Formats: sequence, C-alpha cells, structure tokens
Amino acid sequence: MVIHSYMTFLTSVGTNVSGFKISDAPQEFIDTHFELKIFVKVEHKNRGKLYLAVLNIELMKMNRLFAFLFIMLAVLSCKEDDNGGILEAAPPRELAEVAVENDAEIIAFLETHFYNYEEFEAPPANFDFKIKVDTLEGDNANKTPLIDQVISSNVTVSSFEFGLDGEEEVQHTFYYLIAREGVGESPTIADSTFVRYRGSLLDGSVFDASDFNPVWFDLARIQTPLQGFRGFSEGMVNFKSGDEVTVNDDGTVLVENYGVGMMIFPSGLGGFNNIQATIPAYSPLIFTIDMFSMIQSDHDNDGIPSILEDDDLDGLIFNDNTDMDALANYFDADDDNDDIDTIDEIELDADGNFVGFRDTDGDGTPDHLDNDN
Ligand SMILES: [Ca+2]
Ligand SMILES: [Ca+2]
Ligand SMILES: [Ca+2]
Ligand SMILES: [Ca+2]
Repeated sequence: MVIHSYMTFLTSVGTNVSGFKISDAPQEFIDTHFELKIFVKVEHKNRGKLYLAVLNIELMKMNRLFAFLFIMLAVLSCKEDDNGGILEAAPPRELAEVAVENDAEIIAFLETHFYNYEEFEAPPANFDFKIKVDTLEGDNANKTPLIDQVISSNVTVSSFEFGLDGEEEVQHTFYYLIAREGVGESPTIADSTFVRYRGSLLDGSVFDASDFNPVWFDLARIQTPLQGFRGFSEGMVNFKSGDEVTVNDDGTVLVENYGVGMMIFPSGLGGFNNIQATIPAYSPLIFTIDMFSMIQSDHDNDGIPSILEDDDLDGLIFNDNTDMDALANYFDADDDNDDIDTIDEIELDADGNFVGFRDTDGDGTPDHLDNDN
C-alpha cells in the first residue's frame, strides 16, 4: 500500500514539478526499497515530467536517489497484465555482463557487413549519399567489412544511471563510421542537431526513421536514461554539419555537403532493459545519420552554453544541480539560488556571448555556483 500511494504521489507530482521534494517520500519506503517486491499502478502519462522531478535530487543522499530511479525505471520496464494495471518489475541484468555480450554482437555484425563505401568514394550521378548496409556474401564477399572502417571510442556508464544495484562504472564501446565528412561544425552532447536518421537493430529491422524530413534533436535531452538514446548524443559529436541551410519557398530545406555517418552502440548507451514497442530489452542500436545543421544550446538562456553546465565533467548534463531544486543547472537561470541571476554573475562580451566565469571571493567556486557570493 505504501508503494501504491507513493507511485500515485510521484505521478501527481509530474503535473507540478516545482513543488516536489524527495524528502516527502515515506522514509519507510526509502529505507527498504530493495527488499520490496514492487507492484505499482499504471501511471505512465507524465513520464517526461517525472524525469524533471528526478533532476531535483541528484545531490541528495545516494540511497534516496537510488530509490527514486529504481522505482522510476521499474515503471518503465514493467509489463502490463490483462486486468487493468497491476505491474510487476522484471529484475534487470548486470550492466557489465550485458556490455560484454552486446559488444560481441556488434563486432560480429561489423565483421559480416559492409556499406556502399565505393559509392561514397566515387559518387555516381544522382547518388543520394545514403548509407546502405549489406552482408558480406556472394558477389559482395570480398568487400571491406565495416569492422575495418569504423572508429571506436569508450564511454563510461554508471550502473546507477539505470537504477541498478551498486554504483559500478562500466566501460562501453561505441562504434561510428564517417561516410562523408561534412564541412561545418560538430555539436557537443548538450547541443541541438538538425538531422535525418534511421534507427535499426542488428537484424536490420527499422524501429524509427525520418528518412526524408530532417528533425531537430536536443542531444542533452536524448542522453537521459528515460529517453534511452545516450549513444545518439555521444555519436553526434563525431559528425559535422553541412553548408548553410537554405529554406525554399515551398518549405523544403536545402543543405549541401552535410556529414553522413553511422553509429552503433550497446544497450547501456540506449534503453538497456527498457522495453519499447519496437526495441527489445538489451538491444544494441544502429543509427545512420545525415547531419545537416546544429545550434549551440543554452537551454536556460543564462549566458552559459549548456555544455559548460556539466559542472562535474562526467559527460552528463542532467545530473548537475547546485541548489538541489527542481531544475538541473542547465535548466536553471539561478543555479545557486542566491536570487542573483546567473547571467549577472558571469563574464559576457558586448554581444552577450559567454567569456568566462567569475570567482570574486577566490574560494574556487565560481560566483554563479556560490550562494554566499
Ligand atoms: Ca545555460
Ligand atoms: Ca554532469
Ligand atoms: Ca537547480
Ligand atoms: Ca545565482
């Protein structure tokens, strides 16, 4: 019953995030969450806002954060029964174990597949600069496999990001391919990109695509565990945009020389055990990307680019929240809650562009994060 009322509380909070405090949760629940078998009512509709509430508590006691994430993810990984709403959480697998397994699956894929690199090297007339992947067999048996063309990098994932037991940090290997370089800028994981994309599983099935019309993606938002596409953000930083975007009279968009690439990443950089309609749990994901354009994000318009609000430099934008209110620093125009707007506590040039931080009292904490300064 405690759990049930707690879940009701959480979802109702989603409609009024600013009033939420984790300390309002029953202490009995916080102290015992891992021993409890969890049954919750179906309350999915405020999922996104629920996550905003999580931003509130990152710097509070770890077991409290843990409890919150655990419940939140339990909601997402549950299967609905036929009787209208009683759910049971499936126990998640070990992050480290899945990372190794996924990497083996990805490598096997890369060793047995190739892409139309010959077309990218010598573009035929009317080539559409789309990546096409096929298996190395028959007439294509002697093509260069993807494994010889991808670049790999490592991303550290903390198991607590998925609400898993312990705080194990697990290296995940991420692969990307640059088919065409692009001529513009690359985003950071906190910026927004204007892309066409196609997302698929290793078996080739497409789970989501916008092949014709480019869409904007806020990479800072996509990297959150509830969105489940951190790998997409990590991957986009490797691609470059094209020339200037031209919007035609009919609303179509023209961009030349945009970057074209592909990224392949394990489920620890995706949704992990979160089951979506077209993505089974623990699935590695592939995205092909046409990278048209980007903008540097300053989500809260406080003068500090969002990428510089990752104060603990862990590559996650959503988990820095100096004043522990409802908003992470990149969404908070007064990070230290001293009633002085951040924009008045930093150095800007005459055009309002970020120049640097101030530390008036010399204590090592910049003014905008220092509530006694
Ligand atoms: Ca900002
Ligand atoms: Ca961070
Ligand atoms: Ca804050
Ligand atoms: Ca302030």
